[in-house]
Amino acid sequence: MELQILKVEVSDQIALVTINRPEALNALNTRFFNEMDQVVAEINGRTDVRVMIITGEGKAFVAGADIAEMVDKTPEEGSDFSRLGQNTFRSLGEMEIPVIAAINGFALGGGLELAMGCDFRISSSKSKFGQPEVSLGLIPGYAATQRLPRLTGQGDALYLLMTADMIGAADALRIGLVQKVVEPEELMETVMGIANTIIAKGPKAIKLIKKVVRQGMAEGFNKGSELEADMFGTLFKDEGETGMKAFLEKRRPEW
Ligand code: CO8
Repeated sequence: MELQILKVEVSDQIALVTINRPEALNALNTRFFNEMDQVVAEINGRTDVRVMIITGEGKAFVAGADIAEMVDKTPEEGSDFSRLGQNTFRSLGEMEIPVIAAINGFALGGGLELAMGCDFRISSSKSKFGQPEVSLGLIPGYAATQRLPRLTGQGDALYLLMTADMIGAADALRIGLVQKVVEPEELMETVMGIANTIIAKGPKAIKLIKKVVRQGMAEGFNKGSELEADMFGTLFKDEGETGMKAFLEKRRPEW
């Protein structure tokens, strides 16, 4: 499929995916999900990409699911549209490489759900965050009811979900929704810097961090700890040996 909504630029092991539908504040429609599924599959098939970054063109990261596409849906079609988005966002967590949200503006409804589907979030100081679904007589459909309380704790999640309050970046940082806030003009440089920091680390270790943390959060502490021990072992006589020897020999590791 020819990409119309997503712009993908790959350089220096980083894939920058820009949602480019600023006239609708990058609202998420069926075409977006189909394109994102294709981009994820393509990047999964490449060995030269070590980090993926998702950002939005214009004044929004994403201002939600496309209300114009949703308005006439039947209950069955509504559930199908919910599952379509849930599957796409789940596939970001299932990618082996880190996925970073570079939040350049409004992250509302499905937009905040997309950001939460990424591994972590870096925000411009001008961004606004919220789950406004109840203002439309809806509940979230792309797993905000599950991801938000896991990220912020139940009280802040229920507050945001029940009030539809739009909060600024400082509050988003305070409740753990984003990990860093920078001035708008510094956003992409900061995110690229973080991506390069990650790229300098052990490539297998980075993938295993993602796998063990995500699987442990989904399946519970004991299973996660078991998996950690198993995966920890796989790095010996491998990348771990390279990294530890380099440390002892006071030089940079070559992975
Ligand atoms: N869907 C469709 N179009 C949108 C959306 C959206 N979510 N958000 C903005 N747009 C469009 C506007 O209609 C407008 O189009 P036009 O120029 O043709 O009139 C254009 O983008 C620019 O928007 P505004 O003029 O409204 O820009 P403002 O700067 O005045 O306001 C806001 C910015 C505050 C972000 C405002 O646009 C807004 O409130 N948008 C809607 C936010 C919202 O409610 N989002 C949640 C949507 S519901 C959702 O995400 C549920 C997810 C789960 C779905 C599960 C599937 C069933």
